[in-house]
Amino acid sequence: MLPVTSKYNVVLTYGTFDLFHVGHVRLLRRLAELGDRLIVGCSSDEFNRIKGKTCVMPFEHRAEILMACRYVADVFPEDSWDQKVGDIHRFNADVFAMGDDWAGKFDELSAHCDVIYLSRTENISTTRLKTVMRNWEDTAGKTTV
Ligand code: C2G
Repeated sequence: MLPVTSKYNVVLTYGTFDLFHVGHVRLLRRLAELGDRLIVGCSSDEFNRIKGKTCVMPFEHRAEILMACRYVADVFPEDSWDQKVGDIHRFNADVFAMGDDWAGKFDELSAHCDVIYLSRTENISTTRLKTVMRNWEDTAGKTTV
């Protein structure tokens, strides 16, 4: 009986990846385990304005950090909601995968490749880190002489 491989060839995902944290790392590791190459669409600063997100880190920094991640084979800019079908064909992706806070939102892509949503890592988020840093600054500001 030949071993059944569930390995995909090219895994495609997207995100802002601001203040890169362990939730991002764990997701990227699990996405990379799905296939041979993980390619990441990193949201541009302009696209994040459309998404209503204010980033701490500029796109260039977020993309460089993603490229330094051992699980990521390539990074490209995500500039709009509408580029995913083109990207799937551009990169010959056979699976599109995201964390499950997006569950159901991209099911229409199943006409072009498999679609998978993986569970998010609880108790960590960029928003939470921003709050922790703000509180830290407030406290640190009060204690310095
Ligand atoms: N994520 C996770 N666990 C967390 C935080 C994030 O698994 N604790 C996952 C998200 O589910 C997402 C990826 O990490 O799949 C990137 O998260 P964000 O940077 O918040 O991405 P977002 O701004 O939601 O952009 O077109 C899709 C959008 O660009 C997604």
